[in-house]
Amino acid sequence: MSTISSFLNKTLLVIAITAISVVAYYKYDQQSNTWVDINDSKKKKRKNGISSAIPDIPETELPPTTPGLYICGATDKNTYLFPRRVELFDGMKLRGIQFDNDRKNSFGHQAIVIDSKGNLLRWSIESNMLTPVLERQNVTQIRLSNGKIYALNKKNKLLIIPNVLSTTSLEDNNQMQTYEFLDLSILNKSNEKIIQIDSGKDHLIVLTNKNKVYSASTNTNPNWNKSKNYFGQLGLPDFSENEDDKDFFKPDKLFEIELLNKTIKTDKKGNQKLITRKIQKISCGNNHTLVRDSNDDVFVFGCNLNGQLGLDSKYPFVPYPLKLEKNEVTSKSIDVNCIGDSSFITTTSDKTTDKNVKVENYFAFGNGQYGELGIGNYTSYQNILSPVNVLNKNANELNDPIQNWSVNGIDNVICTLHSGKVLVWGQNINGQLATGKKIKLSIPSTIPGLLMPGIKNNSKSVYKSELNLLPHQCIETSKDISCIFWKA
Ligand SMILES: *[C@@H]1O[C@H](CO)[C@@H](O)[C@H](O)[C@H]1NC(C)=O
Ligand SMILES: *[C@@H]1O[C@H](CO)[C@@H](O)[C@H](O)[C@H]1NC(C)=O
Ligand SMILES: *[C@@H]1O[C@H](CO)[C@@H](O)[C@H](O)[C@H]1NC(C)=O
Ligand SMILES: *[C@@H]1O[C@H](CO)[C@@H](O)[C@H](O)[C@H]1NC(C)=O
Ligand SMILES: *[C@@H]1O[C@H](CO)[C@@H](O)[C@H](O)[C@H]1NC(C)=O
Ligand SMILES: *[C@@H]1O[C@H](CO)[C@@H](O)[C@H](O)[C@H]1NC(C)=O
Ligand SMILES: *[C@@H]1O[C@H](CO)[C@@H](O)[C@H](O)[C@H]1NC(C)=O
Ligand SMILES: *[C@@H]1O[C@H](CO)[C@@H](O)[C@H](O)[C@H]1NC(C)=O
Ligand SMILES: CC(=O)N[C@H]1CO[C@H](CO)[C@@H](O)[C@@H]1O
Repeated sequence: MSTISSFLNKTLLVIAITAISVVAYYKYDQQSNTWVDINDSKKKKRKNGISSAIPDIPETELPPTTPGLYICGATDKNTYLFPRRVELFDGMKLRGIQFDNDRKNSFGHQAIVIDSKGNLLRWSIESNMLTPVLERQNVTQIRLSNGKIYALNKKNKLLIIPNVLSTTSLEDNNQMQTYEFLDLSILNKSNEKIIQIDSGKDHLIVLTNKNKVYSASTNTNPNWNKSKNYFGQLGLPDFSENEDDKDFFKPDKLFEIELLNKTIKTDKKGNQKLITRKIQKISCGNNHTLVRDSNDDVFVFGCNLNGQLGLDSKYPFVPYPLKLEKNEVTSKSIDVNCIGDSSFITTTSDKTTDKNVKVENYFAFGNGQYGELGIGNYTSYQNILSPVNVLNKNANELNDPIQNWSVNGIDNVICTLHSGKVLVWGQNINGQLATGKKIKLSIPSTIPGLLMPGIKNNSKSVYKSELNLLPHQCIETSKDISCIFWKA
């Protein structure tokens, strides 16, 4: 508490007020549109008439059983309401793909692809070009932040590749990029290895095999000193005391989030002792982060202006990890996932369903302006953990829990269930949810199956069909575009 009040100096208050009014403005904007949103059924009928043209897929195109990539959503040239195969990727399997949500450049929509060997390729979508940017590094995970690629390789080194997306012209013959290694000497003490990375607008969070968490600012703008941790997104509370420490917000320098590494435990005799906490999973939104430890506790830090930390409005920003109070809802948290300004927690309990599987429940909080919380309404502030009924029903009544989350969208989510069934919700203004329409969804919904080459399908049968991914297929989303690819 006292840290919070000292943290809230005048500057921060001004920002808080400004940011709150921005949220309020959006809310107003949302409300002025409510009549459109509330009556989804009317809109559907109207829209159906317009958007029901089902594209004919040429007979010569490879079928959706052959590895490749399908794209859906809007580029500057085309809008694909149904996933369409991109020939460039025919036969390819990928380790992963991340679209650039930032687009602070003139190159159109771009994504970074990890091919089956761990090489990085830059996909310029409007130009239909796939060019190598990093080879022979055996990359396993990537994150984009502030125009830079952060790449983790099989040797557990963290590479930073600057400028690819923002400054290297497509006409440049040599697209191969220079890279640097992020200084990991802080991990040397106990020989730690990085196992997961995630990033937000200005922060990078790293989880190691010793279950410790580190953070770094990704913002290189020299005029940004103080604002680099405005929301407390770095989880490093003593920043006001360290203002003079030149290194403290040096971009791409890791600091341990020390407050996450220990906990006080009281034994049966009432003795208190310090034990080390083991963090298992990290997930970043734009300006906030959730982590889960081996004790099934959830810790939150960063921006809470939309309620995305699950805390009430007297905590606009939280600059250090705060444990979410355990209650019936959060008693055992087994997963955390964040998108832009929203969060999801998966919980379990010792109870079993009548099919004798563990009860699994999903809760959402934060910004749900475009339906991205999946709780059935459009609200930009929700700090109470709210059950996502459709997901809970699938998990507990149909024995079909979530297998994979795609959380690289800002205000849209795509999930793959155990069975392969795909559920989507949130912003859909670009058709990025692959529903065949552009209507946003506040309830997780199935999407049509992939269109078959050479088959004329009527809209009724297409909209009635449901996409079920094959075992090696993955679906990934982003701000404007989603894609289906084959996992290497
Ligand atoms: C939406 O439209 C349907 C069908 O036209 C109607 O039955 C329903 O009452 C409407 N709901 C609202 C909230 O206006
Ligand atoms: C990449 O890493 C894997 C697993 O560590 C290893 O088996 C493989 O040989 C590596 N590939 C290259 C090209 O270094
Ligand atoms: C960290 O350890 C690795 C391997 O043990 C070594 O190669 C590297 O030089 C060390 N880095 C620093 C800064 O001590
Ligand atoms: C940021 O830091 C640099 C060097 O430490 C300093 O010259 C500059 O004035 C600072 N900018 C702001 C906005 O504080
Ligand atoms: C935990 O953080 C403290 C600083 O608060 C640090 O001195 C200590 O080394 C850390 N503990 C472990 C086990 O790394
Ligand atoms: C958080 O980050 C996003 C950009 O990723 C920005 O648009 C937003 O205004 C930031 N602030 C708040 C209060 O959400
Ligand atoms: C949205 O739904 C949640 C969960 O049912 C509820 O707690 C919240 O009050 C609703 N918000 C609005 C603005 O209706
Ligand atoms: C297209 O039509 C075929 C044959 O009628 C059917 O098997 C398939 O499921 C349809 N595809 C979709 C996406 O509706
Ligand atoms: C694309 C992706 O992340 N797929 C993962 C889905 O979940 C399974 C099991 O947890 C992983 O093995 C896949 O890699």
